Amino acid sequence: MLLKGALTSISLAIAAVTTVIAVPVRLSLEARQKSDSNGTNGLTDLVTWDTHTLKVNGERLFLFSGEFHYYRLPSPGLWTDIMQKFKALDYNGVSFYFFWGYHSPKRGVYDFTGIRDIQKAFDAAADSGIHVITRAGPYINSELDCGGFPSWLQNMQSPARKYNPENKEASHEWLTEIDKYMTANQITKGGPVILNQIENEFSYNTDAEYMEMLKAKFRDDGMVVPTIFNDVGPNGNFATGPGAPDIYGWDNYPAGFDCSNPLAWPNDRSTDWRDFHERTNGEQPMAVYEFQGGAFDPWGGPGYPECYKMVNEQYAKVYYKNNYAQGIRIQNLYMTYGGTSWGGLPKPSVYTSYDYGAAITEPGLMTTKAYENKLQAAFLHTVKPFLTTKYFKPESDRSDIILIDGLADVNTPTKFYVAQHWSTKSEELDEFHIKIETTNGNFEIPRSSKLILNGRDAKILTTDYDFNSQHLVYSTSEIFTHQDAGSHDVIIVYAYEKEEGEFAIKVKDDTKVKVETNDDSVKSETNDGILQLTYTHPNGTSPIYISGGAEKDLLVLVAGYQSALRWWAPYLNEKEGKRALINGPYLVRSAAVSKDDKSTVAFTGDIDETTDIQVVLPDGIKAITWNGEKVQLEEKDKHGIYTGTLEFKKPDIKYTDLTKATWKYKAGSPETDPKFDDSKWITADHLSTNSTTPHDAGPILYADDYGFHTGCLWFRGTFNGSSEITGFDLTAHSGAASAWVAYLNGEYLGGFDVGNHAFTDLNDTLINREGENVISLLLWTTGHEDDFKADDDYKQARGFTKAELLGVTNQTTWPIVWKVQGNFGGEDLADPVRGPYNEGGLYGERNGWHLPGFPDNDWEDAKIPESKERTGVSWYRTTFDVNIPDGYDAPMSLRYVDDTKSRYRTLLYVNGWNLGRYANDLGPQTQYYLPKGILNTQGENTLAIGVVAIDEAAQLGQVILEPYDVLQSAIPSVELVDSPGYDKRQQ
Ligand code: IPT
Repeated sequence: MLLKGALTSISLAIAAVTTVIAVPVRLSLEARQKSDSNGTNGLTDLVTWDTHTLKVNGERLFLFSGEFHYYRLPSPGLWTDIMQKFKALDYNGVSFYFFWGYHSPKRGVYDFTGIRDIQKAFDAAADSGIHVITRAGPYINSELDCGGFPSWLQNMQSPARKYNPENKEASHEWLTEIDKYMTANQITKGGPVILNQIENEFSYNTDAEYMEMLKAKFRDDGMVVPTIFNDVGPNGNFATGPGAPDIYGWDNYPAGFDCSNPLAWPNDRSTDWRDFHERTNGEQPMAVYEFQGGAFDPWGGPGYPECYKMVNEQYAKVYYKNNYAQGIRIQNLYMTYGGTSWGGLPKPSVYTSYDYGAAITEPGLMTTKAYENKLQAAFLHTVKPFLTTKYFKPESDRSDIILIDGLADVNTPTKFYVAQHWSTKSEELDEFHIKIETTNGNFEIPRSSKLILNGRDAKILTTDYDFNSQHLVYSTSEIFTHQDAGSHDVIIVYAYEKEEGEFAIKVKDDTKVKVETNDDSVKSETNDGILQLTYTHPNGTSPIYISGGAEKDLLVLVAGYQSALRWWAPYLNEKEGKRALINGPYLVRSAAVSKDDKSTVAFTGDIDETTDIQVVLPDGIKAITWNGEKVQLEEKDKHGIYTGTLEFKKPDIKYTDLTKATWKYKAGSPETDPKFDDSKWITADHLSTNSTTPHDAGPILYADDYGFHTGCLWFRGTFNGSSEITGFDLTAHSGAASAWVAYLNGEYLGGFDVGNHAFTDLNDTLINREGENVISLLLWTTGHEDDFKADDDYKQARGFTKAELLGVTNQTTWPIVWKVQGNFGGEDLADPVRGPYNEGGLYGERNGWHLPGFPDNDWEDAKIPESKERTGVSWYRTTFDVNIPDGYDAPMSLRYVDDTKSRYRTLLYVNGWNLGRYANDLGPQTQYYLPKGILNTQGENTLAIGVVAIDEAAQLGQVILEPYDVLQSAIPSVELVDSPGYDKRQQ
């Protein structure tokens, strides 16, 4: 119920004139758990809370949210696809980080069009019935360049993430822009936004005044939904006092980020959250605003399949269920879809793919973990007493090895038992019993079968639970969901195959109960008003039909785990909790009773092979369609279970074989030639910098100081020769996996990791002692650092901290004149459509060689794999066709195949979009996702690859185009992203 009492209107009235500081009334735990009063920020009643959960529109809910970043999927049409997948997995929330730098190439310039049109992200969530958590930073971390700050902030003198006039002005500039979208999409305006985060994990070098400044700005701009804050762990930063949000919470990544030892699980579950919450913010629901849903992987790392292995479905069972046992009722899984840090998006340590080993893979495919999350989310959204529980300590016979947390609903007799091994990574398979007290008597369960806890497993058992027309006494199988099907009720329960299970319901009359099943393992017994079924979880799903027990009959569907994973419960009517139940498909996106024919349910979804389905339909529904086509159904039995087959029709998918294609080649590093004209380049003559990187004497050679922020950089130094000069001493400063290559008068001197190199063996043939000399330095950068600790680390330089001639004495003026070049136009982008992170400063990039329609007819013909070794920078161009028929989803990729011996890097441009940085010598990424929308999947595409040799020469290996998978799919239509060609380039 909404609290529309006098108190609220008074606080609303106050809110109009002044800041409302919510002073929580400290009730006892008991009183709080029973109380039905709502916490509110006094700005809206549409989102309120109490000690248990959020309430949206007055309705209590478990917020099961996943993190999604629109900028990591540069094709707005696919945002809808991902949001549909969230909904299919029973998520009811998504968290969006908004990326300041992605929208602002230059101070005062903002872009929310094309791939930056975030209104489409809000719409995608809203259309799928997903609530949105907005997280606008200004700082967001997220393994992004500058942690999300725009590159131009590099040149701010004052510290970021602090209260000071300069930072206030910069932050306000961004918030003014982003708040327009966030406010307009709040629930109060009919939009999906229900919560708004202040800052991000601001737990080091904290500044409450800055937090208050951000809070005030959000409020002044019209954000009325409750504010949240994600502490780095339950540490109490901003839990109360200045800077505190409405609902405090924290982040947690217990598996860490080293995927090279995926089964290590270095941290056991947290068992102290309940107490911490009670001590700290017990008036608010317990929230984990980022809980580990995967892990990022560094250059040279083991790769995302290993991260998936580390944070797999077993991890989801053990750690997420522990969250629920602790009391978490707001959970955001970071990431649920990771996507791609294309172009210059990533911070230095991570590579292009941000797959994250997440539930939904980079190309949008399902994983077992996605299905596991669905099992959990559907339970949390179905079994309402779980939302209002208090902790109790149950009795069990194996408390030495198995931890059992008891959760008792404060409103009904329903109790839950969350069982997990004390050691999260225990591989033991253990039998145990629990003592339960129910309104139907006290028992030790299981009564006549074995209850097993597998290694790396956790179970939530439910007792004393009224559902539909039934009363569950207890179940040792876990519940997925249940439904009132009209004439009877249906419940789906599951456990691993071969595990025994027990399911007991209350019956009115022992003598009238009838149990029917084809499963021989099922035994039933009725005593003292309780019908007890025992069974073995099958391979597949066994129906057990109970009549004469309650007011309505009950269909119990007992599923083995693999089969359970493929049960879907799409809503027919979410408000009423009405769902259709369907087993088998790879993905079920939606279900709806047909408007013209009320006896038909229309399902949409995806299959990867011919799929047998089982469908449980409410009374009156006799037919189904799948993606618009009628499905031949057979009514297997009288219990409303229909079976049918969805036939996978092999599509005629075509795409060019790139190993047979004709390519064009052109050399791309004329800057190494001493005669190259750099007169239009910027002279690097600053003598001071706002960077945090210390520098030697001489002019500042930090590219950001001259407005160049992304990708490759060139520095050209001119000096007069003399007999004194014995060499150079150069120190490059850039992030992990960066590299630099030095040339003198056109000759290769060497390629290096960042750091110092002194060139002391220059002979007289290299150096012109009589006249002018040119050093050309190419720096392959990998983005800027983030600012995790709020110490301005994002301002580390990209460039050279030292650039000296050796042997020169009595220097009166600085002997080298330096020029610097980065992306064409610097902060005044040559390509505003693709934005600030697309292109860097290679000659080919500056001149649009990567763009569709660039006239390459006078380039040399080439084949890939290359037949020749090439020095410096090389460019290859070709076109290729793709044809994926409508009704199919075949996410495409480009894969490099080469041995790792030679040190070279590449940039991959598809239709002018920089879809990946590749490091042949580092790995691990070799396969790059080409998202539909950027990729024309029914026509021609332009491919350009820029190769930077770090060794003296490089030979590009094989390049292969291929799909990750082929699905017969209801993927929503995806419009082609605007990809301006060379003719539109502003030069
Ligand atoms: C947490 C950040 O909040 C998030 O932006 C992202 O960087 C994530 O880490 C890792 O992918 S910070 C947490 C690890 C302390």
